[in-house]
Amino acid sequence: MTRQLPLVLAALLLAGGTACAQDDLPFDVTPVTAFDEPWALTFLPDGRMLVTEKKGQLYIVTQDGQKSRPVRGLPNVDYGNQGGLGDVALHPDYDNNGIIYLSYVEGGIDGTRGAAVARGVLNLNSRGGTFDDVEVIWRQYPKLFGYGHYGYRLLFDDDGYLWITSGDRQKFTPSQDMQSNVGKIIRLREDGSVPGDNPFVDYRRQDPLVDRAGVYGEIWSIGHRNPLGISFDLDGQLWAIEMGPAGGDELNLIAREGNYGYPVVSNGDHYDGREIPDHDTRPEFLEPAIWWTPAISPAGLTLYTGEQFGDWHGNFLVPGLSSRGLVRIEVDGKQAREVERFAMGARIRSVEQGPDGTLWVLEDERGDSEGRLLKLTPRN
Ligand SMILES: [Ca+2]
Ligand SMILES: [Ca+2]
Repeated sequence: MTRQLPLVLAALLLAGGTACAQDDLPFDVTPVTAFDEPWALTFLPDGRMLVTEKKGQLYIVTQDGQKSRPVRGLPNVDYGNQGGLGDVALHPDYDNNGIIYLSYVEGGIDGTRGAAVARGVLNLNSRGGTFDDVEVIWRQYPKLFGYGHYGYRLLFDDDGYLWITSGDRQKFTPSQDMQSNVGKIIRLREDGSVPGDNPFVDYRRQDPLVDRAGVYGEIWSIGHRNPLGISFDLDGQLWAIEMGPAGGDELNLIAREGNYGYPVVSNGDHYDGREIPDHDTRPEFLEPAIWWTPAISPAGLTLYTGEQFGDWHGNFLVPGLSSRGLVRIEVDGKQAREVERFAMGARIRSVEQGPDGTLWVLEDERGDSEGRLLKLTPRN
């Protein structure tokens, strides 16, 4: 009991001293702890969580909200605006090798920067842990000015391949440029090497001069804007969700060698009002399964496979920034539709499933205060 008392007090403080029953939600929301600009969350096999903060910290967090000291040995991150430290993922054989992957913004020369992915061994200790034997296995090319649209979500599939979303860095044209891996979805082996069966590998073999930048082989699909979520569905199909410009957020079924049209087409338009032709004007580009105007600002894509929220088994959950909530999506073959939206009262950065099927949500911010970690449990 004595160990729990501070947690109860902390929870009351985090909740602003009020009970957080939101009667219109089909779940209870329990504030667990809070972070400074949290970005990503993933579960360790022991039930604890790894949580990243954009400014460059990684914490190990228990389900009752106890935070470790920041993990030591992380790469220097170039923090600013939309970027800094991003996603965290476990190696498929983490149980045996302790390897984790971090995405982050790496500074270049003369003020340029770009997303990078490093892997290293997470050595846990009583205070937290250290990130050792670090190697950078992927970089956005080229490095560019500005602080936006890194993408850099990480996903491992059941065959052990690493998928990386690479945002367009707010530069538009690289998304269609095969001399750049910006505005693409990337598929690599766990060590960062290029799988021999990636779609564009043979183009390089035919004529090395075609691939001056040496990035063709990494690329799986092109024409993306700012994909912040990527997930397989229960049938093993790959989906990615991306922020559109003014309107036109997209959920796309990802096809090998697919071209998703940006910046040539978008169901949204430029922020300054200039039109971008809609998808239906250019049928050679793959159309989104769902698009949203007004935008929901999708920040992730999570497949729910648990039983606690039994009706949601096999659905996608989408944390939203401008939607300030969660969107639930049903997938039916190659079709998908939004079925429900939950107002959470804050920009939502991340949602992940816990080992027991509960849901864990990171707020992006809450006014001037930190972003809370929330636990969602079904209401009885
Ligand atoms: Ca598109
Ligand atoms: Ca348009």
